[in-house]
Amino acid sequence: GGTKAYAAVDLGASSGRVMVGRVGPGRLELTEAHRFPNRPVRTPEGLHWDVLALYAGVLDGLRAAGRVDSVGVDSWAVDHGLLDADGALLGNPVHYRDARTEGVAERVWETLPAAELYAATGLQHAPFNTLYQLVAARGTARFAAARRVLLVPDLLTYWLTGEQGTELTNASTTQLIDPRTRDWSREVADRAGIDLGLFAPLRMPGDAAGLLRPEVLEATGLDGPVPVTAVGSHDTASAVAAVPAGSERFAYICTGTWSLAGLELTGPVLTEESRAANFTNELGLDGTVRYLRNIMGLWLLQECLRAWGEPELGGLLRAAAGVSPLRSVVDAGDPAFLAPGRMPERIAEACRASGQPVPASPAEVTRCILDSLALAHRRAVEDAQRLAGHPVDVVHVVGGGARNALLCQLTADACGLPVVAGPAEAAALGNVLVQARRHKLVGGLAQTRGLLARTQGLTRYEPRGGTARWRAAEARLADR
Ligand code: LFR
Repeated sequence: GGTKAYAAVDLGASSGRVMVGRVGPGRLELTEAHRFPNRPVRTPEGLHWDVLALYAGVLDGLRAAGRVDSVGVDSWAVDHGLLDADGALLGNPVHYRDARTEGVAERVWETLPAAELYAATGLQHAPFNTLYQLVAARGTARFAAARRVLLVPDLLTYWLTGEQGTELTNASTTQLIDPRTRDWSREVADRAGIDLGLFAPLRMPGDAAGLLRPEVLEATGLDGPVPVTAVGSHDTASAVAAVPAGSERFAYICTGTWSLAGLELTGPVLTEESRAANFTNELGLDGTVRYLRNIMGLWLLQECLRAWGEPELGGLLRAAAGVSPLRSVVDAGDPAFLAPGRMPERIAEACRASGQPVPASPAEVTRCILDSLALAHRRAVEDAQRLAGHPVDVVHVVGGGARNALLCQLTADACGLPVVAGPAEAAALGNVLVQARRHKLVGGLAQTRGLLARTQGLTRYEPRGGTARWRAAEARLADR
């Protein structure tokens, strides 16, 4: 009948999944075919992604998914594999949390000042932007042998189909794209000494990306032909596309390992003020710009859970809900929290250094993290509205954190705005919806947002008042 099935491969920093989306008139259902861990591996050369294990997980997932009408791949941004002249992968992709980019940006700014870089690309400053990673790799034997750079979703798509491309939404995180032209910035590349010929041609979300190779069909038990579709391959682009907003006056927070908090705009904001506030202008579907700030996100909690030997999360969150609010907060946007390890200690140190009570028990540390995230959400939502001149009256929380009731309520309280939470699997849904466009089953963003609002279970959190306390906590951090 009128229903089709799509496999969405969605790779996050701690796990990957293959979801099956069924789309038909008035219908959008998502089921999980397979979920697998994503465990970064540290070798003497640094921190890497185990991309072969991820590819094996993708193949297992496609087998579990069964017959589908197309496949799409999204993942975290900026990271990439290097291929040699034969198209073979040169070692494992380096993890964006690896320390090799320390001090690299500062070196690049000597010839390409940070202000000019922002005016040309609109990208936030993060030490791991692809531009800095490529400069860091320069001079290594591996980079000398490299003839191609493929971003992680493009690399997996290449292995699935044999075809190479650079999908636009993810390309926009390289710091080599001009958000006004939505094309490569030749000037930035030249001045940074980066050969744009290393990148495969740009692909737009919705473009065909080839067919599953015969070996892939065999490995997955699927009957061909199975087309692969370029989706918004940056997971955050797919997640924003699946925000179930009913008007343009909304902010979103994509929660997971990171919190990506901001607005959907029709053009970039490239002002000096915006640069100082470290907002990024990444590209979204249908000519949109994702104007947002990166906040450390649930990474802070994930790293604590790891340090505590993975206690049960539900119990911990219940205990955290009982801890007195806003006792101590840390700056959840601080890049000092980027690297892995010793997270409970680092949070305690930050509280001590700012003269606040030091959280001791896991429940207290958890409450400190959630209060700090909500506070950072508030700041980002306020700053974005002011810098873009785009007011909102609702905050949509999508991604894994939409399941965290305490985080959603605190975010509503801190922002002084209603929070609409869900869908938790926004990235996979955005991935599916772009594939469904190819079969003309759905239309543009406004129409798919209506479909999402009608079909996905959403939870609404009203602000409980008391924004003055959040403002006071904000001042406490600013005075540091
Ligand atoms: C979220 C995300 C963010 C990006 C970070 C690093 O998964 O894609 O948008 O800044 O990971 O790639």
